[in-house]
Amino acid sequence: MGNWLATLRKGYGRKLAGIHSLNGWIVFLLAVSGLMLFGGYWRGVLGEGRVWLKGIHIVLGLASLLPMAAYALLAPKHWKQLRGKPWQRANVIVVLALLGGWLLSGIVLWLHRQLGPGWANPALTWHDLLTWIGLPYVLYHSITRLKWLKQAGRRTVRTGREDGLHPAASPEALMSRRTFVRTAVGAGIALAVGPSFLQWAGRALGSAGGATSEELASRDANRLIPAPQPLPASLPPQGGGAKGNFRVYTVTPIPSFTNADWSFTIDGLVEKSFIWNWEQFVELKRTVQVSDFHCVTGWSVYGNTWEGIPLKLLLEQAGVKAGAATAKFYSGDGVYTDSLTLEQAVMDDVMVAVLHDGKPIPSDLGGPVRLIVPRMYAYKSVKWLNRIELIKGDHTGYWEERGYSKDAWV
Ligand SMILES: Nc1nc2c(c(=O)[nH]1)N[C@H]1C(S)=C(S)[C@@H](COP(=O)(O)O)O[C@H]1N2
Ligand SMILES: [Mo]
Repeated sequence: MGNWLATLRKGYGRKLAGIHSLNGWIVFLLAVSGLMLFGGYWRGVLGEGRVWLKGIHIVLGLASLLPMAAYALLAPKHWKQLRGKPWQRANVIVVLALLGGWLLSGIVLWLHRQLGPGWANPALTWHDLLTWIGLPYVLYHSITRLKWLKQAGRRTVRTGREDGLHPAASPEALMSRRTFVRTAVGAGIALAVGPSFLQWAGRALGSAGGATSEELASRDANRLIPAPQPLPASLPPQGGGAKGNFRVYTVTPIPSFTNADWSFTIDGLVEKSFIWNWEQFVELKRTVQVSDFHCVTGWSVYGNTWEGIPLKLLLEQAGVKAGAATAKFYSGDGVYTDSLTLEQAVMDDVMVAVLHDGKPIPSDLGGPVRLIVPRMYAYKSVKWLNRIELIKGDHTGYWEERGYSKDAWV
């Protein structure tokens, strides 16, 4: 019985090296695909490719079980060989913890539709956190392992004073080439990854809308006058304001508007079509709702106070004609669209929103006007909404054309 195990453990060193390099490549590919999925820049560039990339990332993630399982068989022997090498043992533990954490949180994210936002949100936070800790660690580990760095002991860097006026540096002041390169590589990685990490950490750990929502408001590029005045139910925002932070998603550069170039249209199969300018649009009667906002990639913002016009009332005002089946939504970015069936469009909480937590929606978050469909994933919540068209058939939205499910119910 134990025979095959013994056979397996025979070529132990070579097998370990094989597992190590297989694992290295998988982690490398996971890192590249993962960073591309995370980066806002790639959303617009990849389009449909993003859905493929996500599939590849998931398959690679599951494939990482292979080297881990293989390693599990060699682990006892490896562990023994590392006796007296506490740093190498610590390294093994750190790497296994990283891989395990990534894998578990990744599986939860993969199954998020079955598990729901309650699981997906913490899983995404862990997945990100492990990435910000693990990636620099793995990078450092891989770079300092490169063969040419292993020509250790060559003392080529002198940190002592050698100007003749001062005594020659003591031996301790000499840095080995290896230590020097390690320090330099570590510092380089810290510089490269540090800012993104701090930004992420600030957002992940920061309170509610806090600094971030102020930040977004302060770089609001829209210039629309007059500012919409919040109802008492909206300011102060209910429950103290939203919990969590939006990730700014866009497939185009962020558009911005002035009174001169903004209008809002409702047309198509309606009794009476409208084109409002901003001054008219801010006069429309608004209501307030509190709702959660869920992105299909695993993050949520809870308890948003949205103020705007219920879509149902806009449709009533325009009068939907008999043949209409779908409300199609256009973004002022000129690219993004999505739709709801008429039945979905008249749900009470579907809102053409103008204020968030008592403040005008900033341009980054889709202001001056965005759609809110609380019971569906947020790709339905078209940003920079400026036209609603009632149409006969159905319409496949931007992300739905690129692989997202037409069933967007949370
Ligand atoms: N015009 C436009 N609307 C959009 C998107 C977009 O890229 N462009 N992304 C959608 C997706 S997938 C999400 S999760 C939310 C994100 O909203 P936020 O950028 O305000 O966080 O907007 C949705 N509406
Ligand atoms: Mo999303």
